[in-house]
Amino acid sequence: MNVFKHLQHQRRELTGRAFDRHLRLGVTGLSGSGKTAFITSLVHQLTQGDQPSNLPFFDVVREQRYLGGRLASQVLAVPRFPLEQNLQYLQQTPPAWPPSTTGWSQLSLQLRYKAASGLRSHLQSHSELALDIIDYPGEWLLDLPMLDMSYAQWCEFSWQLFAKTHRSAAAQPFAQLLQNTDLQDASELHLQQLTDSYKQLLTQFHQTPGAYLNQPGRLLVPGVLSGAPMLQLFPLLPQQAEQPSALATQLEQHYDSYRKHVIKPFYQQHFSALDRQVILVDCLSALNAGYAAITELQQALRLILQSFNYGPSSLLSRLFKPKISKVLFAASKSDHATPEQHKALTLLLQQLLQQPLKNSQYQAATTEAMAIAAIRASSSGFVQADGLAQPCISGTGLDQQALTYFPGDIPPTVPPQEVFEQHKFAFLPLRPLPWNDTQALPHVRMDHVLQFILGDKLR
Ligand SMILES: Nc1nc2c(ncn2[C@@H]2O[C@H](COP(=O)(O)OP(=O)(O)OP(=O)(O)O)[C@@H](O)[C@H]2O)c(=O)[nH]1
Ligand SMILES: [Mg+2]
Repeated sequence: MNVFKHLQHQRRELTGRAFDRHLRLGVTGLSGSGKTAFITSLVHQLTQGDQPSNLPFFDVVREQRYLGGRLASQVLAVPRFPLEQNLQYLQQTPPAWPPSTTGWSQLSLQLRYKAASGLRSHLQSHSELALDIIDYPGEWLLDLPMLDMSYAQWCEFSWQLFAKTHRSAAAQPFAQLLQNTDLQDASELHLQQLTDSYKQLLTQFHQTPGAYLNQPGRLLVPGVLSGAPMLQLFPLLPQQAEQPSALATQLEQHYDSYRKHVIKPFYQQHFSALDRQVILVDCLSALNAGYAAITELQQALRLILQSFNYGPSSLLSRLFKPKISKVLFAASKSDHATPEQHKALTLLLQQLLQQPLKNSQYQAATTEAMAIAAIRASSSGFVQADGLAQPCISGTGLDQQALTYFPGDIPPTVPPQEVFEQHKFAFLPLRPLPWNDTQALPHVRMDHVLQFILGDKLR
């Protein structure tokens, strides 16, 4: 990296932080929760969508004080969020979603606005706020809990997880393989063969709806680490991990290297200095996948959310130990349901997060929960059925079939297991609506999101 440019960037950021003119937004969510779609929409709304009609609840826009946002120049060695490519996917015929993320990337925005009142509104023609956002594969987030576990504890944790109903059959052949393996053979070939088998199992889990907790994340999405020896990593059976053996020693070394050289730096670089956070949860896919999925989703969120620092940000903490002062809990993809169900979706999200948040310090931050769609893929309306107006949504299925239907009621609390045995939830995935970039991106409540996340900084 160009050292001078890097130092310049750091100095700008520190000055911005000192004057409270620089924010780092963390977008937290499991794989497929909608992070990339969210960032694409947020950035598009801030750089193109300054029409009050598209963002009616975003004060700075409604009060006509927003002067626009632009992408700030970026350090050349930092991967850039592929905004333009993502917008291209949405403009294809037929429209497509941006692909799943395979590496980290960042985007920095410079937002310009007129101050609403106070000294700044008289002295300056405009004020500026810098906003940094990073995107990363959701799989990598799931590595964070490994920081708190030793290798033996991780083996215990993994095999407890693999014993769950939606995982146990798939895990059986790998358990058998380990059972019959020579624990004193720590040769390169043996390690690689076992890792390949574990990778196959992880890939199978990854494709199982509701199997969220797949570790290590870099085995599924290696990024630049492809082929690194520390990625020869898998959990031995708990009793095998406890006994000294050549294989256990080697795996423990790989595990410790992975934590030290991959997870820790990633956490320190991207997650330890956030000011605000959006936690995206795809509750509807979890409902579709059933009871085991909901409980695993809660477990995954509980493990992840313990890793973040929450609290009010004083000047000192802003500079040296930033804490997350505002957290938005967002139920993503709410456009898969009819609008009158959004209230229940928000309640479901709140109840679902209650247990995961129990031991985190999130109460120290200001919070809000809402149902959103970063990129709305349906339109809502009513159809006449039995002389009554029934709410419905219209959109296009992944197979390009036009659909108009009532997707069903959303339970406002997590239903007990019996409900899932009797009832199948089916909130169907949709293609994005046809769109071109001269238009504002359709959304649900992104104006509320922007107001909550940025409103107080744009006054
Ligand atoms: N209808 C609808 N679908 C959405 C929305 N946002 C995301 N999706 C769907 O969810 C899928 C995953 O969204 P992404 O934004 O790629 O999720 P991600 O969290 O970035 O996932 P990873 O990159 O794998 O970590 C998309 O391909 C869409 O099918 C939305 O606002 N509305
Ligand atoms: Mg993504």
